[in-house]
Amino acid sequence: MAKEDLLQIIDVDGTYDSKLEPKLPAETLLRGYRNLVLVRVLDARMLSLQRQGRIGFYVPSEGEEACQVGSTLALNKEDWIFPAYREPGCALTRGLDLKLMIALEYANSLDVNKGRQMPNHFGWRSINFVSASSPVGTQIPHAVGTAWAAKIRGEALVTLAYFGDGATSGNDFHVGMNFAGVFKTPTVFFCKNNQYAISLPLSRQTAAKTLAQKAQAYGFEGVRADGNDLLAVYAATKAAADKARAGGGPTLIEAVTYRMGPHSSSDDPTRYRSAAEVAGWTRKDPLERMRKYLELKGLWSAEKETALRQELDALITDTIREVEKAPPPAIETLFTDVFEDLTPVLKEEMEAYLKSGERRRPEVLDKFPL
Ligand SMILES: Cc1ncc(C[n+]2csc(CCOP(=O)(O)OP(=O)(O)O)c2C)c(N)n1
Repeated sequence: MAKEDLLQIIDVDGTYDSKLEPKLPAETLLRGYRNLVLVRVLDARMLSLQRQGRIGFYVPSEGEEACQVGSTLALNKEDWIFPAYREPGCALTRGLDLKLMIALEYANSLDVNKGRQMPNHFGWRSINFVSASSPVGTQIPHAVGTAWAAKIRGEALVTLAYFGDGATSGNDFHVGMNFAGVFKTPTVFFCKNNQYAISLPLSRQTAAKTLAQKAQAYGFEGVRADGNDLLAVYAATKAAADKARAGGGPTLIEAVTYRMGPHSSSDDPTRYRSAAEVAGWTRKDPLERMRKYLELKGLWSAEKETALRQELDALITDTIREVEKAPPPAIETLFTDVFEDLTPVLKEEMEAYLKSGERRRPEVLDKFPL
């Protein structure tokens, strides 16, 4: 079912190409689907919490779930992920605790970053998941550098950088791609082409026919996969990671997808794209497609779907409740975390601040408990 130059394994009706289908165990397929749904349900809840004033900001990824889950499933534990800010499905697939993820949105004392990180900018050392980059594309050279270090050390690991179509116009993309090509670093460049960089459409981003073809100029392979097809994303990423691990150098993957929702909770996409355009992509929904595929394989049913939705809804509600109970981070850490020993000036400032008794906790949390 490879259409023109686009790798597709599952079609919109769930039928699939058994010749291209990666033979994944049922347990992996079901875990993949569960994570797709988890990201979707979490997204909706987080956006609504933002609208209620319980959290400040959120970056949704509706429509891009298969890009995240399919690619992360194809990596090994020791591989390093360098995400942008729209990769919750990768962190969850890697095993990031949901509570820690939600606590980051609340920036309270359960948040390991103590409220000093942007929302959605997860990072966790134990799962080799680097803190997300907010400046567009800076994670690309970081991933290449880490891959180069691994190559020099003789470690058989791969690094994967996620970025959007907008990032391909930035200098970090050029720097990273060029270096990776010259030094044959074990890097997978995973471009989620979601058609927009905030309000800028792809047609204004590049005059190139595809983003994948940009790899040619750097001397390595670029491939295109249907980003709404979990199996196509998995297969493309697995092939690129296997090649990199075997010393074959980097690959650029262009995963063709669509951002169904706003760029962030501060964006209104109706100002720059039509309802008809969005409706056209709704047909290609990555969750629907995977669900129909699993049904055809005899692995899924309407009852299982209802049970899963209920389970995830309850899990998220319970986690939010628990996170909301936590107080703000200890205010003195603003001062004590700066240097190993508190300087006299910081000590004076801290004492004055503590005397003022100021503690911030959104009023809405106590006025309207969940
Ligand atoms: C260097 C830099 N320039 C501009 C911005 C503002 N900005 C934030 S997200 C974004 C669009 C990025 O689009 P893309 O790379 O396609 O990723 P997407 O958000 O679609 O996933 C821009 C311009 C930024 N964060 N960093």
